[in-house]
Amino acid sequence: MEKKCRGCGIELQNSNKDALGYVVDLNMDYCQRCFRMTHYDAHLIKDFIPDNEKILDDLEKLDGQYIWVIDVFDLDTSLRSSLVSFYRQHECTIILNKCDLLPHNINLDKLAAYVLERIGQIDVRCSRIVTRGINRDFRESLESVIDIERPLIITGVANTGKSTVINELIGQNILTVNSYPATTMRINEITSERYHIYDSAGLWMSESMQAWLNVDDLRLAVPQKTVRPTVYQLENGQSLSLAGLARLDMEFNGRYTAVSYLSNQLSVHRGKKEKAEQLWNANYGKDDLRPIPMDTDYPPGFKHVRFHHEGKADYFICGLGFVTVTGESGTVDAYIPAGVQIIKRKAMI
Ligand SMILES: Nc1nc2c(ncn2[C@@H]2O[C@H](COP(=O)(O)OP(=O)(O)OP(=O)(O)O)[C@@H](O)[C@H]2O)c(=O)[nH]1
Ligand SMILES: [Mg+2]
Repeated sequence: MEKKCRGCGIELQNSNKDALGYVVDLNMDYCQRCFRMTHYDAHLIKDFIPDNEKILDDLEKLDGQYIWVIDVFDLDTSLRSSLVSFYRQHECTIILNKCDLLPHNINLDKLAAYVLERIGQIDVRCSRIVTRGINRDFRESLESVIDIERPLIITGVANTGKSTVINELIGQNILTVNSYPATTMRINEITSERYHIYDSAGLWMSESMQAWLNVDDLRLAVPQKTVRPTVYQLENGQSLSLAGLARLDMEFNGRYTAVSYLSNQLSVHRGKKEKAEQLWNANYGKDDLRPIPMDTDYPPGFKHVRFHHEGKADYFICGLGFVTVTGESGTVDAYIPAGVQIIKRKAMI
């Protein structure tokens, strides 16, 4: 049997140092890529793009109980993935991960109820949900809803924290973890005294902003710590530029509020709606209007999406964050990279 890397599950080889799975010596346990990620936090951009269909085929063949790890901050990216159709057919338990990214006064029960309502609307078969990131009793909560005698099959979109969760469960940092998506490359079987677990490669979401950022910008744009929401009290036509990644131009009758939930390292520029286009044409990629998506010029690489707004709703940008807008009635004109998705959803917070 071929030997596999303990960190990411790839088959090890010592014949081509530029190919995945390379080790100098086949007695080593970790491939060169995992070694670099762990010790130098290095990542080669898009050196591996997961094949979503193959991942789902491989998962289907395993025997055990399915666990779906969802990054709560990036919830709707998971809800747009092909795991939705997978979990219409298979029962799963959800781990709602990265709850620590949301403001700490958040009510976890309400958050879980919100997610259950959303997944109920898309017919996903899940009745058990466990939050992780704030509560210290994560392991206990998980064990109260699973059968630890059966293998756990850990699944999810790339970068949602699957390998991190497993390292916590087994109490050792065996699996490779990294802030860039597509770290785990194959099904990776781990056994400890207490658990039998399969880690898996995360599904690649090309409509996520994370797929459009270089490694350095990704570290800025993907929050690692609790996000500090910024509240804007607005009137008439105003525009919010979310770095050089997205822009929301808003026009309301009377006063309205926008609250941005983004990585603390990204700047948000507030300005007049009528000056926004001129600002972007002159300053895209400079000062507050950076970082920008890879290989994307403004305006040709961007699309315009118009929403009619009433009451309270989130404008969620896959892989980036969301802006909660509250106002009687108005329009929100979004400008985002053509390949990235923006969704209007019921407000999460
Ligand atoms: N703030 C926060 N960050 C987390 C949490 N769990 C994981 N992370 C971070 O999320 C990033 C991705 O974690 P991984 O465990 O590599 O995610 P993964 O789902 O295994 O990723 P792939 O193997 O690429 O699919 C890393 O930077 C982790 O440190 C969490 O609960 N809170
Ligand atoms: Mg992983």
